[in-house]
Amino acid sequence: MRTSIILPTLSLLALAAADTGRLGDAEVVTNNPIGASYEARLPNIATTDVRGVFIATSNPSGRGVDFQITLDGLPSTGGPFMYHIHDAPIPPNGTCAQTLAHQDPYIRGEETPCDATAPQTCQVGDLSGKHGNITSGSFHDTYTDLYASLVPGLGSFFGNRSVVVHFSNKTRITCANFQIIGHGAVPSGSPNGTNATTMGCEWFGYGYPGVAERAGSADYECGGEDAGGFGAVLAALAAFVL
Ligand SMILES: *[C@@H]1O[C@H](CO)[C@@H](O)[C@H](O)[C@H]1NC(C)=O
Ligand SMILES: *[C@@H]1O[C@H](CO)[C@@H](O)[C@H](O)[C@H]1NC(C)=O
Ligand SMILES: *[C@@H]1O[C@H](CO)[C@@H](O)[C@H](O)[C@H]1NC(C)=O
Ligand SMILES: *[C@@H]1O[C@H](CO)[C@@H](O)[C@H](O)[C@H]1NC(C)=O
Ligand SMILES: *[C@@H]1O[C@H](CO)[C@@H](O)[C@H](O)[C@H]1NC(C)=O
Ligand SMILES: *[C@@H]1O[C@H](CO)[C@@H](O)[C@H](O)[C@H]1NC(C)=O
Ligand SMILES: [Cu+2]
Repeated sequence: MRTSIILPTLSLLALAAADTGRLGDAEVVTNNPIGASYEARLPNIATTDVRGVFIATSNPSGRGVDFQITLDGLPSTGGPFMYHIHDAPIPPNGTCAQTLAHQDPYIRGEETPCDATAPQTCQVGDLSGKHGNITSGSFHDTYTDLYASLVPGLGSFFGNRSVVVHFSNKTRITCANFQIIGHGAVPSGSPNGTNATTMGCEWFGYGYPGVAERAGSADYECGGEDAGGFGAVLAALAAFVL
């Protein structure tokens, strides 16, 4: 009985100290479809010389997503450059301004910079925060991000979103939408990351103005049990703060 009281208190302290999302830390995605692959190719636009491509492929284990990034033509001033997955795609006649904010299914916000040593506490879409800024005119990087999802339906799914490259002052330089280049199959026997789905659902409940994503739509189901758990955490957190 005692531990059941102490443990939640401790985890709330950890929650408060680690500056994680309001829905907790990002979960490692373990069921990315093998062979699923998306690319975001920067457009040839007059306002910048930045060109290149972000290729994102499920890790062969299904755990996380392998990114391969090749960029050229970054300006000699205004860096280091940041890049993120943004919530919305660029509409057909749109600009990078219409991609909204960073993909942030755990509702972390961006006031506190991402701590790359605790990537689960960062915004899922904050790729440069987790994996490093662009610091040279020609940039090549490959890494696995454990929190990115190529499973449609999860809040951390980004196959329908965009990537934006920024100056260090956050001004948007260029952007591109992810497009599917290879379909995959969900690895058999691997867990489905149900908590992440639920969190995505919670997040869509908050929504972002102008984005057509709502709890309960399409293939979303908000689990009553988890929703209660979230409410309980908030209530407990409020009690703790007050
Ligand atoms: C941000 O930095 C770039 C490059 O130095 C500059 O061109 C731009 O005007 C800056 N934007 C703002 C809002 O200061
Ligand atoms: C862009 O598309 C939207 C929606 O289709 C339309 O309302 C808007 O007028 C268009 N803007 C421009 C500059 O073409
Ligand atoms: C992107 O996919 C997610 C997960 O399937 C979905 O909930 C969301 O509505 C989609 N976002 C856009 C902007 O289409
Ligand atoms: C990336 O650059 C931004 C802007 O200068 C800076 O705030 C941030 O700390 C840098 N991130 C890393 C991981 O170096
Ligand atoms: C896991 O996902 C697959 C494919 O979406 C689905 O058919 C299956 O029912 C899910 N299993 C669980 C336990 O949710
Ligand atoms: C979801 O969370 C519960 C409790 O927080 C945990 O026991 C379970 O393993 C998690 N499920 C997945 C698929 O990560
Ligand atoms: Cu961004």
